[in-house]
Amino acid sequence: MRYLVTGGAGFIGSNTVDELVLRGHSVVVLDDLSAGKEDHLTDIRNKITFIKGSITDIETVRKAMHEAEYVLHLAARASVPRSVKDPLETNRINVEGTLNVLLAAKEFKVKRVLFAASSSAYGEMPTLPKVETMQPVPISPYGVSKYVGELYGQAFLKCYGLEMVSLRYFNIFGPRQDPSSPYSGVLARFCTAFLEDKQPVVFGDGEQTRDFTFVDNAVHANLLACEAPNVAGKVFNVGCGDRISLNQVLVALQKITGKPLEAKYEPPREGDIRDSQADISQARKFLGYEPQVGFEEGLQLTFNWYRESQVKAVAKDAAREAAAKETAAKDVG
Ligand code: UD2
Repeated sequence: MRYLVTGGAGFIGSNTVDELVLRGHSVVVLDDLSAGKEDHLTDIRNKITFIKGSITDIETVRKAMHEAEYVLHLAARASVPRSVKDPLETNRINVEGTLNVLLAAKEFKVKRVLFAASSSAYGEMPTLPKVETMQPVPISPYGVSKYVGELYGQAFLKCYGLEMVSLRYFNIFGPRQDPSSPYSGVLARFCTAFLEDKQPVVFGDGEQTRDFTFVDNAVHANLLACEAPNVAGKVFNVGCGDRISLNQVLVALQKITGKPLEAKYEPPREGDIRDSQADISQARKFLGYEPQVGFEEGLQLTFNWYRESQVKAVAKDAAREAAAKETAAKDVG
């Protein structure tokens, strides 16, 4: 089958593209590389079509779309705090960009669009776990932008018969999540802090909880949602159904690494939700979704991946330095 993956060079995107290629599908990736990296696609580069471009440009989206049967729309500007700082840019990419994708999908009569929605749509309502029938009350511009994407999908089904399925991801983590920005996901930041023997920074008291979900589970749900029958216009939680506090994460990392690093506690972030936990019974029932990798195993795999990346980066730097020295010696000679 022919897939277009927007954001396919990103964290969840590139992990999804790997699986699509493994299953023998034809894949076009559209990514502007603002957060994604071409390096993530190195192993499969000759098996896919890569288009560098933004979902904010409808002509580019049309060009990428014209042979697609399924669209996995994963391109977005992530991060709650970044959206608090710059809501216009979050809106431009997450709302206008999504509208472009839906319009082009309608024009090219694609079979289904899968939309990367977010648990942030639920907002501050205290009831746990979160069920899809609850009224979303997002409390950050990011949460609003993701919820609006879902609403557009439902409107496109009614107005034009376009099928979209929204997956509300619950704090996805794993290999290839960028750890380097202040807006990076907390597990990417904590793993690299432990690797580099730096104090992890906790915003708040560390007792806030998240349903941390290993990326393989999101990939699994993405592929199921493209093909499941009778789910057009529906919204599904994708998580593990658990709730883990940041302080518990720190203890788990101390155990994995054997390092007794203590966190530095700073004031909570604007727009932050206190607790988050998914009820995944709808995804189980309609998609046949079942978490494939639990939190602790996922954390170990993720930490190993950052450690290996660090080893590779050090080796690369050493090789570059040696080559530079050799060139300098030749010049002198
Ligand atoms: C939200 C969504 C998530 C996804 C993500 C995309 C919720 C519950 N989840 O994640 O599903 O859409 O946005 O960006 O809305 N923190 C620290 N130290 C750090 C970094 C973060 O303490 O160095 C805290 C942060 O204040 C928050 C928690 O860790 O309380 C998780 O933060 P995050 O940025 O990893 O993800 P979150 O929950 O905003």
